[in-house]
Amino acid sequence: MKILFINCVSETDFAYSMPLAVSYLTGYLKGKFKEKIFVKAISINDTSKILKIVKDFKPDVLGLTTTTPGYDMAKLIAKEVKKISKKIIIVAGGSHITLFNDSIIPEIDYAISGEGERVFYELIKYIYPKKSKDKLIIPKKEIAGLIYWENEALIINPRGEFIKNLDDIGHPDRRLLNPTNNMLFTSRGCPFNCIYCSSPVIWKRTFRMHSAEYVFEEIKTLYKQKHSVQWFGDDLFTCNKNRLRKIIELMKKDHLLGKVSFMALGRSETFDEEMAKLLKELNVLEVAFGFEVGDDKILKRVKNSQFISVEKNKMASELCKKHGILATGGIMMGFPEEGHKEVMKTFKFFKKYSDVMNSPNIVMVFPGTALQEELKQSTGKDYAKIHMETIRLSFGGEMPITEESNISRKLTPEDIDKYRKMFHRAGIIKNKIHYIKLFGKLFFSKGIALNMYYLYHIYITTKNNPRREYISPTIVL
Ligand code: B12
Ligand code: SF4
Repeated sequence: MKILFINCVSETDFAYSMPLAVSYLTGYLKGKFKEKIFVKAISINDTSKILKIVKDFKPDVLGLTTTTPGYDMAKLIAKEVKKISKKIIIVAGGSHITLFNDSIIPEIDYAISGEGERVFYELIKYIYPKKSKDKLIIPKKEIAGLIYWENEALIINPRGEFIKNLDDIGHPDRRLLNPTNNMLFTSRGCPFNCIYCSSPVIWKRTFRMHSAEYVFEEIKTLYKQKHSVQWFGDDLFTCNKNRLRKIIELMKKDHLLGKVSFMALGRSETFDEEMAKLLKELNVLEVAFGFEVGDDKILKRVKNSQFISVEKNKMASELCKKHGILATGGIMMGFPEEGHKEVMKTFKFFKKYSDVMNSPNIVMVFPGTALQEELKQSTGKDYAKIHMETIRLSFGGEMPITEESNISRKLTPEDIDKYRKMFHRAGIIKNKIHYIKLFGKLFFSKGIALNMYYLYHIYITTKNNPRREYISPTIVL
């Protein structure tokens, strides 16, 4: 049996690194079948190269992983592959499918909404032992989270329960990832409910953590691959102090503490002096907070909490400074009630309290979010649909903003462009200083030799392959 994963990318994506999703899906299949499964994963933006690999590899199952910008590519690949062979079973998953369940085209046989490991395994279980002449019988109705076609109608099965014990997923099979991938996940989901965020839609506000032992194993695996700098990709890393203490303990015992440096994401409500101390001890160099805006009323509303405040954001930044951790923040701009005065407050906040100042992310409306519903009520328009078209440059700064896509009642698209430029200009020197500080921290850390090797390696690899295109070796499960 052969599975080929394709990370469907668009020419506007800033990086094509292979998503960890494929390594989790593969890791979960490991050891569950008697016969060998051959797996390959590719992440490139050249259709003819992709089709050549499909023809050479001859997969039984084609797994497409896709974000919204890459979905046009996913559709194109599915159509072309079906022209090569109707027998190849095409399965799609990823954030786009989870958010836009009904966007599946007939060439995609199955799609999976939400957490993929168990559903993908269920599907493979029915496909796997068949010889080409056997008829495929899949109890589709019974597989929660499965999306499929029946008599030309798209059937969307409700999503099932999440996997309870996250450690049961097993470790991601990193053989399929770019060797420069230094990301690890220690949890899934986020308990908060920011009105603009798709995490509550994807993970339904559940929050599950891997054990300290699991996290330690991940850190060790990455360290063995010479990743002396690692990035916790969790939506919210700054939360459980007991687990952090345990991870630190395990690293101490293994003489690994201080040799690895980390970056993480945080929220100021879950941040205090003790958390700052623990992160420092773990050797977290930088925490990226969702500071978002500098106006208290808007902040409380969009972060959907009475407990967050600009003051708390300020305190989190100051605590980081006190303990020698860099504090950066994501900036958002263009909420309905945001006017010139509020944007200037954000500007002042970021100038003073964030180590980085990039162009703000223009607020984008994701399906299923409270913001989508609110705007439907107030304007009668479905901005998630409108924004799906402009989402292509969704990591913010340069997303084209037009009269049609603008949700601010007080700022025009011209104002937004003007402010984008203002933030960008003010950030040029600030961001350079930030890199010098970060580099300095790596230079003076315990793992200096490996850090220097690491930085050089990343520099060379990204110089030669800036978008990190990747064709993995064929691995055997
Ligand atoms: C890490 C990350 C990155 C990293 C690494 C990217 C990567 N490809 O892994 C970098 C920085 C490079 C990046 C780049 C981009 N990213 Co990004 N990224 C993330 C982040 C924070 C985590 C992704 C992750 O690994 N999650 C953990 C895994 C376990 O979950 P998962 O990916 O959803 O996978 C599960 C299911 O979806 C499913 N599944 C996924 N694929 C498949 C395939 C099959 C066949 C099956 C059966 C199941 C399945 O099973 C998986 C396991 O349960 C998410 C936000 C988030 N918290 O999810 C944003 C996110 C995925 N990124 C996003 C975007 C927009 C991008 C970019 C397009 C930005 C840009 N303009 O360039 C690029 C696209 C790059 C690309 N095409 O590969 C959006 C996607 C929104 C959307 N509507 O699709 C997200 C959701 C953030 C957000 N809320 O805006 N990203
Ligand atoms: S923005 Fe961050 S804190 Fe808010 S719900 Fe999303 S992941 Fe959680």
